[in-house]
Formats: sequence, structure tokens, C-alpha cells
Amino acid sequence: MEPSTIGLIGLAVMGENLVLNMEHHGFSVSVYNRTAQRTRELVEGPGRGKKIHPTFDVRDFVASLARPRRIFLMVQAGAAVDEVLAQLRPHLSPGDVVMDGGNSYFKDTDRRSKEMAAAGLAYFGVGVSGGEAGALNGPCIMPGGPREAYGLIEPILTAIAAQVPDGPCCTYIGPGSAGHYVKMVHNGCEYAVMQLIAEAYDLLRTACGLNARELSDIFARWNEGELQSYLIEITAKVLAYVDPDSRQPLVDLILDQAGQKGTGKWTSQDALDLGVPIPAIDAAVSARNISALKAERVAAAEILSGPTEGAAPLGRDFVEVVRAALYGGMILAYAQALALLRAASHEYGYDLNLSEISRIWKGGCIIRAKLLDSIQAAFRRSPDLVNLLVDAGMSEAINRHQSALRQLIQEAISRGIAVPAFSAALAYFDSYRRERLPVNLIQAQRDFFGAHTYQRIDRPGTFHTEWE
Ligand code: NBP
Repeated sequence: MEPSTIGLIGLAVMGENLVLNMEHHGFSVSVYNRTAQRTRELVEGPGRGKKIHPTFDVRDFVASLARPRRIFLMVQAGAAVDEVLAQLRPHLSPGDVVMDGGNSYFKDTDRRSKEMAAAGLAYFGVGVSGGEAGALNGPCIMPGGPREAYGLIEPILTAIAAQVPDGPCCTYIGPGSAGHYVKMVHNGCEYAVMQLIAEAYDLLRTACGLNARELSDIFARWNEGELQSYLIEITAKVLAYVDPDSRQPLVDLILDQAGQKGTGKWTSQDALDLGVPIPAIDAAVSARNISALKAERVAAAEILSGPTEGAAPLGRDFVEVVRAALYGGMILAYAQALALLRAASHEYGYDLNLSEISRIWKGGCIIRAKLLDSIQAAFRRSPDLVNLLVDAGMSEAINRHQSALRQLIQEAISRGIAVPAFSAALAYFDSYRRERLPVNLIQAQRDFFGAHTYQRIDRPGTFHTEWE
């Protein structure tokens, strides 16, 4: 039996589709899954007659691979990754490469990288975005790990990745946990954009009285212009879907409680640790958390009331306001995500290329969007751009879209409709663009009660005042 080019462990939805994708591109793949039945289902089902070699024991799995071995893990993030690594390690040899393609926490990836490096093994944290369809047809792949070993995996990863006109949606991201960090922030940005879209939908439905069918048409039309993106495209499709049993739009029948697996929360947590403001992402995480309080919200709805004066329904011309505000909100969400990546690049020594990251995000991944063309160009012009918003093209765009953001938020507030992501995005803009913020008062208060001292704008030095 010819040794396989690569091996993959973890044959759930993502793993199975990645195996089929690799095989489709000419790579022979050995597979292993904890539960043997899954392996049989793959080789007797969609993998039948393909260069997919089933194994039912970790030792046989490793022995079936060409050297240096290339092993891709696609198991559940967390303890499962450590368990699989512990099973693999006794069978591996120095120079072998192990990739973790799951959504592992980046600090776990740093720990595992060090442990593996001590045994002479190359460990890559590989961010994979695109869901089930992406894994099969071409995901966006964000590999981070030892630069010197990247050449061993690059031909496979670039072949299976989504392709855009300027190349494959896969690039070497940086050392250590860089790949998983960038994937985490990608997901944080995804949370913010999804929340902005949900708030736009809420306003159009609640304040304009539009139904799901009408909203689907609006989103489909928006997807032909500057808002063009995967998330707008699927929103149009979701809104058009009719439940075959009830003949009602399925979206209207779905419980309003959002789930999450942690990547959005980790993005906010690390941004707090690094002192980087990403309020639109924070707002999106909190919005999912408040949605989870369903029983409390149902009870509170009986007790708490909104604005008492009924506002008149908004006309069709408001649709354009929402469209423009959504574009402004998206710019602000991506700006915050990229500002976090810039800070993390310095703090963790990732040496990120934000233009390249924007480029690979243009295909395969959940936040792919036409807007990324302009973002890529901005960071290509100025790799050290301190914030996306100060790029000439972007500043012009956000200055132009801000009035729609203000109008949307005013209408929402007057009707008692929460728009936390839009509000946070605009507050970021209004704070970032102001030369002088009111924290001079906060500094005075801190000095008042804690002698924390302050600096003055009219002379150098550090000061403390006896305020009473
Ligand atoms: P899951 O995250 O549901 O993981 C299921 C796989 O993990 C199965 O193969 C299962 O084996 C294996 N596994 C578990 Br659970 N515990 C194990 C253990 N202790 N030892 C060995 N194997 C174990 O699968 P998924 O949804 O395909 O996602 C895989 C990874 O990709 C995750 O990290 C996920 O966050 C990430 N991801 C998912 C998506 C998506 O759209 N779903 C997108 C991007 C990234 P079993 O069959 O024996 O139970």
C-alpha cells in the first residue's frame, strides 16, 4: 500500500468534507476517527472508490503516512485535542507536522506548540472558516506555526482553499498561535456583522412593517451593491425560506435565543486584556447573552414598557437609510477587528500582514465581502496603518455613511428598539474622531479619591491636587 500524503483525524462534518476536498485535489488521505463507525460510513459512502485509506488504530494511522508525516486534526476544540495529541505523540518522529484545524483557544495552541516543539515536532494552529460547504469546496485557511515547516503543508492547504482572482485564500499567518488568533478575531467580526444585520432586519420588520418575503428581496438587492457579502446573501435566502409544514417563513418560527461556542467571547476578552476597544464586537457578544435570557425577557415584557407615544411607521425611503447605515456599521466592525489584530501582532510577535489577511478573507470564509477589496488596498498602501478609518478611501466612506447611522439609531431609540451593535459602532467612530474626550473629568475624579495623579495640557509633569 502506497503511503498517504496526509492523514486526518476527526470525521465529523468539517473533517469529512475536508478529506473529500483533499482527495478531490489529488492527495491520498488516511483517516481515523475515535468512533470507528464514522470511518466506515465515510469510506462506504461519499468516500467510496476514492484515495481515502481508513484506519482503526492510531498506530496504523501514523504508519500509513508518507514521511515527514502531515496530520490534520479536526476534532472538537478543547480537551479532545490534547487527548488526540497524547495518543499520537509516541508514534511520531522529529520533523513530522501536526495541524489543528479546529477552533482552539489561541493560548492552548501556544502551549501545545511548545510541547510539540520540545519533541522536534512542528505544530500548526490552522484557522478554517467556511462551514460545511467551505470545507468541501474551498475554505479560507489561516495557518500559523513554525515558518520553516510551512513548505511541507503549503501545497496541500493552498490547493484545497477557496480561490479568488488574486490567489488562494490561504497564506502563512505567523508563528505560534497566529493562525488561531486571526481565526478568533475573524469570528468576532462575524458576530458583529451578524448582529448589525439582525438589527437592520428588526428595524425594517418592526418600524417599517415589512414581511420576510419583502425583506428577502431587499437583502437580495443589497447584495448586488457595496454591501455584497456572504452574510447578506444568506440572509436573503434565509428570509425567503418557507417552512413546508406551516407554509410560513421559517425565520418567523425560530426561537430567539442565539447560541455561541466561545470565539466571540474570547475576542472580547483578549481585546480587554490588550486594552483595545472593539465595542461593536462586545455588543454582539452581549446581545447573544441577553437573547439567552428568554424566560426573564418574557416575564419582564409584562412589567417594563418602552416609549409611550406611538411612533408613526417608517416609509420605504427608510430602507435606503438602513442600507447605508449597515455599510457604515460594517466598516466600523472590520476596523475594530483589524485594530485588534494590529495590537495583537505587536503584543504576541505575530508580525501579521493585514493586507494579506484581508485578501484571504475575500473567499471561502463567513465574513467574505466586497468591502474587503478596499480594506486590502488600504493595508497594501500603508502596511502600518494605525486604524482602517484613517485611510483616505475609508475615511471618505465612513464620513459619508455616518448620517445614515445617526438617523437609524435615532429612529430605533425613539421606538424603543435596541440597536446595540449600531450604537456601539457609531460611539466608536464618535470617540475615535474626537481630539478631546471628557476623561479629563475622570482623571480629576481618580485623583480626588485615589491620588492617582494626572497630567496637564498646559505644562509637562505629573500632578496631584488636594481637591477639598
Ligand atoms: P465537532 O466539533 O462536533 O467534533 C466532533 C469530532 O471530534 C468527532 O470526530 C469526534 O469523534 C471527535 N472527538 C470528540 Br467530540 N472528542 C474526542 C476525543 N476525546 N478523542 C478523539 N476524538 C474526539 O466537529 P465539527 O463541527 O466538524 O468541528 C470540528 C472543529 O472545527 C471544531 O473545533 C470546530 O469548532 C471547528 N469548526 C467548525 C465549523 C463548523 O461550521 N462546524 C467551522 C469552522 C471550524 P467521535 O465521532 O468519536 O465522537
